[in-house]
Amino acid sequence: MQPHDYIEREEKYGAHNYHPLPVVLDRGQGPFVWDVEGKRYYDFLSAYSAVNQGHCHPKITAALVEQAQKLTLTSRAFFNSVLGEYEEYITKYFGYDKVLPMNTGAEGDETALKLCRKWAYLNKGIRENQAKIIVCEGNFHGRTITIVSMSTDPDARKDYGPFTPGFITIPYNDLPALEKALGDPDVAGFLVEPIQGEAGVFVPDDGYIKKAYDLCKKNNVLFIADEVQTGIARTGKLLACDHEGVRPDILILGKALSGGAMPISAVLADDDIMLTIKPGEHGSTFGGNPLAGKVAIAALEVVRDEKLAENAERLGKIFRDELRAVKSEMIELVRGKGLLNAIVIRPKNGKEAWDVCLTMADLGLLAKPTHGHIIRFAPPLIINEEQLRDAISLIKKAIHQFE
Ligand code: IF1
Repeated sequence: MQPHDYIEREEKYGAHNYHPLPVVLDRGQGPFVWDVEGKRYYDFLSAYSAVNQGHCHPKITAALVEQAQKLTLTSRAFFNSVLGEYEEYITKYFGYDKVLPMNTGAEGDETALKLCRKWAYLNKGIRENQAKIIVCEGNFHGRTITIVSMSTDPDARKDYGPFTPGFITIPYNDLPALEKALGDPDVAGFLVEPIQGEAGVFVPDDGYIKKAYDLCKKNNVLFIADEVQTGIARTGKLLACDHEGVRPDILILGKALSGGAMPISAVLADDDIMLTIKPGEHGSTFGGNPLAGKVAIAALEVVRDEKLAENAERLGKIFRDELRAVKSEMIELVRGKGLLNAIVIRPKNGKEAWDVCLTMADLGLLAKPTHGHIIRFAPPLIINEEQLRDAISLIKKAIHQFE
């Protein structure tokens, strides 16, 4: 089969809910992926930061294979020999009393919204069905109906109404707007991405997260951090909130919690919040399954043992310095933190971000535009300096082809 055969088969039998680059991937290892014709690429998307540990990391794969031959799923109708080990490991790893294990990032966000509302009624004393949660313009928290009810992206919302009520939208990185919204006594929580990934790697002003957290505490409102994309060492610290010493009241993790081996998400909180949900009030068939438990422990051990946060911090600085030094009319700006970066492309002679991505693919580097003119660059955090500099040379080569 040729690449176009794979593409045509997906077109014929699969929903058309994506517009992929015309690349058919077949194998992955570390920072590299290979297509069906054996061509190698640097993966600078990392499945949207789910493959921070590198493709098919041997330690994670070994944990997956070993547990898969023993016990994959019991449901939570029973206890099992792995869940408690995983729960103890992850709560001590991030410093929280408890974890509620789920599967996808969206389920993590939905769980956080439910916890926040429960806490609002049972602990804060907000009147039933009156709780409000503040979110930011440009947010991305997943694709469920309630989550797109919070979205300000027309493409995420069109023809999906009616929407879930109870959300207040404010501009991102705008403390006066947050302070004003917090004046509403029915506000229970503030859900925010420490860096807005999908919006185009919007890094807020230094101090925004800390000041937002302090405003929430002053108003007895829960600070809820969606670290599904920014967490697990991606921005140069274990959590993006760590850059400002903020400990979220509710922490949402996903993606790289499994190193890309399977869907694993987690919501962490202390007892006064977590214990508002009683038996039978929330759950999931696969949430907390033994396979996920062993995979997540291995994935988190890799982050710690291979010092991925430190590597992301160091190599991210090299990436931004090198790309900011490029003289090109197409590069409007370079922004990011750790190894979550983006270039804002100024279209030139009718060529734009998509064309740059196609050229980079031809040169052996995969990245994808978000919102048309922004290209996100997020390699696996195990990439080394030599590989990063090689990849940067390919990005520069692609940009210069449009000069
Ligand atoms: C797609 C990007 C989109 C997330 C944050 C929760 C979730 C995500 C901060 C939900 C998921 C993924 C979803 C995927 C593309 C990618 C993405 F931001 F990473 F680029 F869409 F905006 N919170 N982000 O980033 O996690 O349910 O997907 O496990 O939907 O196309 P999920």
